[in-house]
Amino acid sequence: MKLDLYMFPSCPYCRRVLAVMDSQGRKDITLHNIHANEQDRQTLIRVGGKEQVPCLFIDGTPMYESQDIIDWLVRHP
Ligand SMILES: N[C@@H](CCC(=O)N[C@@H](CS)C(=O)NCC(=O)O)C(=O)O
Repeated sequence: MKLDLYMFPSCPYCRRVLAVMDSQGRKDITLHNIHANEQDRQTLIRVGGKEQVPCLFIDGTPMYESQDIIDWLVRHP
């Protein structure tokens, strides 16, 4: 499964997701900082439909909303 998290570091909702990832010791999620990489920002808008973070791409399918992402992470440790 390919997992990509679109985020930026100062976003509090992203930090919540990152904290859960950290507590799980996950190394299977590639981070995409949309404030550091314009191509990543464009990908988020094109595929996801909006420039909101955090957004977790699960095999290319975007999931918005930090709580939904956290729930998914907990269900898929
Ligand atoms: N309800 C969302 C809120 C996310 C949110 O507001 N993220 C901000 C950054 S901290 C954002 O991307 N704002 C731009 C936008 O919503 O278009 C969540 O919990 O994930």
